[in-house]
Amino acid sequence: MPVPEDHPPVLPPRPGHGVLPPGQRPVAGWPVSHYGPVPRFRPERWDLKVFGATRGTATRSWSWDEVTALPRSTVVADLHCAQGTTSLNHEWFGVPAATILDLVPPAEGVTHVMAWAEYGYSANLRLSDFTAPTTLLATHRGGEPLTVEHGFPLRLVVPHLYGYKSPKWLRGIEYLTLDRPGFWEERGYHRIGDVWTGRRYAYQDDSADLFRPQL
Ligand SMILES: Nc1nc2c(c(=O)[nH]1)N[C@H]1C(S)=C(S)[C@@H](COP(=O)(O)O)O[C@H]1N2
Ligand SMILES: [Mo]
Repeated sequence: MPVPEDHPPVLPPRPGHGVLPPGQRPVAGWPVSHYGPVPRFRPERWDLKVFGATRGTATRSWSWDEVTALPRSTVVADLHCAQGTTSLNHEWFGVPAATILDLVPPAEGVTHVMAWAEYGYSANLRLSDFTAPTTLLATHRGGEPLTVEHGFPLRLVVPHLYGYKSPKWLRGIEYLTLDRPGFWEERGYHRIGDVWTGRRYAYQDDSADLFRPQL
């Protein structure tokens, strides 16, 4: 049965307990996977910005020290790459993404966010996926700060969506009133990318139409 376009987030049945989504195979350990170079962290130049359709159009930014002063919590979950590999049982620690919405209220009509990373990597997310209780802006994994290959100092973790929706080296959250494709979504990957319904590619439904330019 087709999943309706606006179905709510399908959260993991038992996050981090080895239940594999369709078409995924477990991998040993935690391989590194991303496109492009690993950025260097310069704390004095680093900030996290929230911008776009905020209420009152105010932009908010936090320094690294300010980010680490925000309340953080733990989520245990697996990480599913759209290429079919799953690394298991990550204990993430970080700022719940819903906190960002509390601190920077969105304008009326915000439906999506774009998560921005170093070097212009981006991923679009439905607001409901971003504010899901298991979505974190992670600083730690397994009790240790993230390694630089895995996104130090900050990465988004959205366990119920494919890995391309979890940008490493996160630098910004843009509030959107219209969906817009991010880096992989412009290259044929699914705009929602939920692992439990197995939608990896735009051709798996007609949602690609939403990105067709208005001529
Ligand atoms: N900035 C950035 N983040 C990224 C990517 C990328 O290319 N650049 N690749 C994504 C993809 S496709 C996956 S599967 C996960 C892999 O995360 P890992 O290397 O920590 O396992 O990172 C995601 N985050
Ligand atoms: Mo991936």
